[in-house]
Amino acid sequence: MELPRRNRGDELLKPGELLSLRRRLRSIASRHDLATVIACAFDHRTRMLPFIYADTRMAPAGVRAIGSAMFDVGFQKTRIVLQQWNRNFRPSQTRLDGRIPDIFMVSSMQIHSAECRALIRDACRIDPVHRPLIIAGGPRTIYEPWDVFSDDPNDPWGADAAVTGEEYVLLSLLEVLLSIRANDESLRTTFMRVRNSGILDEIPGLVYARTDREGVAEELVDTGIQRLLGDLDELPHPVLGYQLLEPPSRKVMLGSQPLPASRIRRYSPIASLVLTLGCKFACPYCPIPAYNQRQYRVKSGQRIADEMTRLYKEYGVRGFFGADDNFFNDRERTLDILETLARQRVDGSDLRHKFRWGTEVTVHDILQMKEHLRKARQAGIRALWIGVEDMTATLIRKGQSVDKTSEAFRRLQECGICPMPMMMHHDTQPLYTFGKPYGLINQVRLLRKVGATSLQVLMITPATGSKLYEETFTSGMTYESAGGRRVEPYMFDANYVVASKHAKPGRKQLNIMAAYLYFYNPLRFLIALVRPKSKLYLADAGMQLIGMWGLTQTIRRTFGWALRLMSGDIQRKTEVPASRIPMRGVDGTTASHALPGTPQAELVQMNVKSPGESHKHSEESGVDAWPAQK
Ligand code: B12
Ligand code: SF4
Repeated sequence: MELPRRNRGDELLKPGELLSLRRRLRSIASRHDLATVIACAFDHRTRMLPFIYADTRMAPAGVRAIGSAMFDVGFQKTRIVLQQWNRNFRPSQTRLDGRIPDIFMVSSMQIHSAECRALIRDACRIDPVHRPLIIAGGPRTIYEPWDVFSDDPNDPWGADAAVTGEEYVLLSLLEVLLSIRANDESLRTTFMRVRNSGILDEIPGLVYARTDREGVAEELVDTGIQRLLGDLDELPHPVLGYQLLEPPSRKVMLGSQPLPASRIRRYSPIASLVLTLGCKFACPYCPIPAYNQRQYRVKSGQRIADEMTRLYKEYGVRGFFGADDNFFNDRERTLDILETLARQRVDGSDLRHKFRWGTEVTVHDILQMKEHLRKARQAGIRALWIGVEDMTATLIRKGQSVDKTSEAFRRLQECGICPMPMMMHHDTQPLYTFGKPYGLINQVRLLRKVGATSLQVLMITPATGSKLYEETFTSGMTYESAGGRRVEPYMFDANYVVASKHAKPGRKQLNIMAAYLYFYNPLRFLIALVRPKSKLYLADAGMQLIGMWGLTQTIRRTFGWALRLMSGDIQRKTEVPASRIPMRGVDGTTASHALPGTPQAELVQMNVKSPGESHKHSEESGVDAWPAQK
């Protein structure tokens, strides 16, 4: 199921709304001495091709954005912990500035959900009287917010709130809580006091539990789909988040100081930056267009130039990755960004001599932009990751074909931009075809010939929030287990074959390894040294080295799975993984984030009070009757 869309014309925040919220919060922040820890969940079992370097050497933008927002509105006591760098971190042991934090936040992708749950469970070990307010967010929570709550009285744990949106939703929640927080009251107590009052229902983008029992959600209230920020220039500056990063360590506790500015580049040499969000295509396996409510959101060229320049001046970072879904999506807006960056001077040189950056695009849009690829190069673009998927367009049609892909790759190469293809392997695609460009190896060979410097081959896999998601379960395509091993969330990274109707799925798994081995190998490394595909010095050989390292990890992690798939003992799922906890929208309608099969919660009328009243009468009101202990 795709995320529903808000009413037409009501998808976006009004211009300036985030700016005013930031201003309002800044004016009250000094009255609240909040300490916040934001953790990024990361399951190390996902470390393999094609993300082996980027996964740990690029501090993720999501937690940085949330940290920037906190810092920007005045909560400077904020620390960002990446499980990528700190495997042993335990929220229950965390002290920031000598005290248990007021807020513990966790961000997670779907594939890191086991770690996300473990972090929340650990935070719940803190005595409820001192426990921080626990807020979960990020790509996992956006689609499956119920997964951070428990309904089991014998196993109570869970976040207090799940944010299914972006910065604006979090800051709105904080504004409401701080406006009614009593002196010396813990923020969690404030939250408990208001959550049964209906006040939170006015903030679209939240899911919270209504219950009287600690850690056991009786029902989940879904306040609906967030309004999106249209003008990305309103976002807090990304330079702020970097100064909050916890240094890499093996300790369970936090260090006394964040990572010094001088060491940021060493651990995160590439900075991911939000430049644009959204995509005009509608691939049925992709949740992105629906998440963005079919809107395309952009930053101005001037703001992007400023972000790159400040990150360089303050931390020495010179490599950037655009967190775009499809950077060339809108020709005019792209050109505006490219022209501004191409004109930009940094320390007396053109921007392109200082910075190198890359992002994601499609074959169709490269050709739409073919007259302007030199401009892209002048703007500092050195590599483009291209959603080719299947050159013959058998899997999906989005304007690509063998000829068009070849032309797009050649044109990029001519301009000094490395084409980085992203392929999708599927049930009907064989490993090799004679005389036709349909086989996986045939396509990899062609791509290399026309200049591919890196390769991504993923198996088509159910993605939460996509049109095809439920069908892959109800049709029995998705596996429960193979050869006695259960499919776990981390295996949904598209490196594992976990959904297939192929008679010999083990072969699909081996095909992926074979394609990588064909592309990344010692012979090709040697050729890349003497006849590189890239004009960027040693980039081709460097990618071969990273690729070979990644391939050893891919084989180590997925070969055993291939053998299990070959055993033939495959159990399949038939039910969509929906919430077991009843859910409802604020007015008793179906919750926006409930998948089919979710029990519907009944709307019980509560005595809704204004924030002021709630605060005044909190002592005697039934709304805030929260038992402090289990
Ligand atoms: C860059 C990127 C990567 C990089 C990440 C590198 C890095 N360390 O940052 C690389 C290339 C390694 C990568 C890999 C993968 N990726 Co990726 N990637 C992206 C991409 C394009 C941008 C991510 C980003 O920086 N966004 C910008 C930030 C600001 O947005 P954000 O993280 O969503 O955070 C916002 C909100 O979610 C929210 N939020 C986030 N955290 C929190 C926490 C709290 C407490 C709160 C309140 C709010 C909140 O506020 C933030 C600010 O607006 C996104 C798509 C997209 N446009 O977001 C996909 C995306 C994150 N990737 C995705 C996937 C699936 C993968 C892979 C599994 C490969 C695959 N099958 O496609 C691998 C996993 C690798 C691994 N081991 O982790 C999915 C995740 C889906 C899901 N439901 O979890 C996404 C969303 C794309 C999609 N299909 O929709 N990816
Ligand atoms: S082109 Fe890429 S981002 Fe756009 S819908 Fe298709 S897969 Fe998603």
